[in-house]
Amino acid sequence: IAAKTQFFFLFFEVDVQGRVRLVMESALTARDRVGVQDFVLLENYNSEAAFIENLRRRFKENLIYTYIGSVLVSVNPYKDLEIYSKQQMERYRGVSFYEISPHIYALSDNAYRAMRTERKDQCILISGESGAGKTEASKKILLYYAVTCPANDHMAALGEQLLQSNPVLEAFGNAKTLRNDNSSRFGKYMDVQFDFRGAPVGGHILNYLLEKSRVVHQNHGERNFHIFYQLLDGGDDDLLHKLGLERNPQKFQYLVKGNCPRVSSISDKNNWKVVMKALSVIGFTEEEVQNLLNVIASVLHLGNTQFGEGEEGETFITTETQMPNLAELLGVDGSALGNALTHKKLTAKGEEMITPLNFEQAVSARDALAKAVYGRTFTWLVEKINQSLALKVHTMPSSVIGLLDIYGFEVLQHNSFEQFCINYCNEKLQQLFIELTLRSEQEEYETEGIAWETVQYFDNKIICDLIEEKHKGIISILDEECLRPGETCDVSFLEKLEDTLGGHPHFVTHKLANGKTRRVMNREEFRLLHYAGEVNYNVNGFLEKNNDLLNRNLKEVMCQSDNQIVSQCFRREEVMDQKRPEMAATQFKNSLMKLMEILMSKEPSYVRCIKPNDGKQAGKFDEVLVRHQVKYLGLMENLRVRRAGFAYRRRFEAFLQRYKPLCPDTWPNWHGRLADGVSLLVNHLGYKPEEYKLGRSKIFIRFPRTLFNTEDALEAKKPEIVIVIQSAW
Ligand code: AD9
Ligand code: MG
Repeated sequence: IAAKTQFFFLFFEVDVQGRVRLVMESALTARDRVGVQDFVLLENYNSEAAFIENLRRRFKENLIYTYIGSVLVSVNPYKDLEIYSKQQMERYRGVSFYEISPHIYALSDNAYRAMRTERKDQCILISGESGAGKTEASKKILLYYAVTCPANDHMAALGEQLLQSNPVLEAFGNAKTLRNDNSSRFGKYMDVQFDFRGAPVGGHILNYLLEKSRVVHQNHGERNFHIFYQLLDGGDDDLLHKLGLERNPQKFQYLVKGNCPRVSSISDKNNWKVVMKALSVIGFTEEEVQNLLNVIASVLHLGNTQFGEGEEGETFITTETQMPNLAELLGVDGSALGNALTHKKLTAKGEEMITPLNFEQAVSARDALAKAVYGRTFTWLVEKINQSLALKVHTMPSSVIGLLDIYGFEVLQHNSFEQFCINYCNEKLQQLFIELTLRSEQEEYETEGIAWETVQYFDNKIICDLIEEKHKGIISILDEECLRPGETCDVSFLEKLEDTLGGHPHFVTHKLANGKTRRVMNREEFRLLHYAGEVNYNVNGFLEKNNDLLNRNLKEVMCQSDNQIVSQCFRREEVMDQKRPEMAATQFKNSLMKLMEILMSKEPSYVRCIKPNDGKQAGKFDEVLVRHQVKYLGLMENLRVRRAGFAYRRRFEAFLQRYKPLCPDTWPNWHGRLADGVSLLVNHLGYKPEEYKLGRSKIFIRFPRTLFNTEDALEAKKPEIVIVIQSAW
């Protein structure tokens, strides 16, 4: 039986006579082999090379988790490890954070206990780039709560419903990308509500900016959202016949763009079954499921709706035969839909005018409708899940743990509006991280009555301001350009950016300050120097995506739908309301502001996920790639802040418990004041005053060396301890 503790391995051997013997592996050899389990114990904590070497050693030993104080760093193993079983969950229940090896369960348990004992709402923020393991981490946390928390008598099924929301949302909101076969294309914040006994009694999900453009276009090697392929592969013949669908995904224009109908790591057929079962566990009625599938099928038929151009430039639908099917699935009138796809309605001076669309306009109206139908259905789905997870009358929530799994920083070959929003979101989260880690660190020193030493760090507020500031920020300029009457286009937006922001230290375009041209930059791009690195954004499509408009007559047709989902997604009031809704980037900005408020009101825990290689391969540790992530996740800064002054801190009782054998006054038991016991112990060990400080409830040790020496002393004492333990047996 082996038990890994923080500083040495304990092996319990049972000999032939049934006697248990304790064997300890040397602290030093264990350290050399598996590295340190908390980066604050690194001798050379300023060295990035030492940091990465520690990560690498642990990764090679399948030890994917390491702490920086209370922050959990996780490296994606790209293989199933036997560390998530129910027995493992039991090991971490109620055990102090540092007692056993780092784990996502330890962090989950710690947050849960803090919520219970301190009655303070918690949140767990998971960050890292695409494919680093955020969604998997969030699922492990949820599983931990569903399995280990007591159940509320009235809400026994809630744990299962919480878990089942994942496959549903992943089917509709995740897709295969070049970076991740199961990439989340939406941001998700989920609150799990607990009653006073610590049983989960409710849940609530907030979703952020689904990447709707994927519905109509996918890059080479990527796919549309999983649900389309699941339906085609898993749906039975009758169902597909009813929906007018062929089984082959290559027959659908919205599915062929990436030329990647199958993915070896994904079984669409099995996932289909999982999703259908999950919908029923969550409480969707048969009718709702049917309506949902009608909508999904209608999107595929919309993609196959083709247009022709008449002699006078008018546009007509060439795929008339499939229109009745499409209209039926959407629950609308076929000829009204056909008309709305090829004409637009304008209101000028109180009069309505119908004008024909040209070919490009019709294509773009069709795509806009597909994106709107899919995007709104996704929001409907989240709302529906929320209704079933909502608190019931007889349950009273006591406190909450929030889980944030949001898209990671993205740098693609071609970065567009979506990457701009995703990376802006990451800037905001980084800002929150800096503020909260520094703040809590400072608070700890204050409560313990220990002088605080300031640490320099890069404050990314300047970049957040560049993006979000009123009137002067990129989002404001984008909105203005969308609203400005007259000829506006993506390039005029770029010019406006140059006029307003040229010279900003984090903004670059092809224009140099002296009026010359920066040759290496494309004329349609602007570059932002993000905290995580440089990204060039191509302005093509920014205005259209920010406007996110749908022709009014299409909305009118949709709000008359007798498909319950469609009619709930397209409200009559929206058509009547002449006020322009907020633009997409502003909506996103506002929802992020609200999210920041939610998170600020809670006690945060952090999981920082790292992707070890770009090939989704097990066992491969690409140092260059990892170094880049360590840099932009700000892990070195995090470590420096944590180490500011003191490498290590521990509560008096825990410190005494471990090291009491080293001092005759404290061994085998100390009955006096804890602080006095610790004081006697460290004096006996010869700690110099500059090496440590005693706070109100914790000892702070300045250098790892001091601690390692103490560990070595403990190891030297090993034979005596073993004798004592043996005699106790
Ligand atoms: V994205 O920003 O949504 O594109 P994530 O969410 O960070 O990304 P995800 O959790 O989806 O990444 O992980 C990617 C893949 O890595 C998973 O599908 C698993 O195959 C693999 N993975 C991640 N974490 C683990 C783990 N703890 N154990 C085993 C893992 N495999
Ligand atoms: Mg994800």
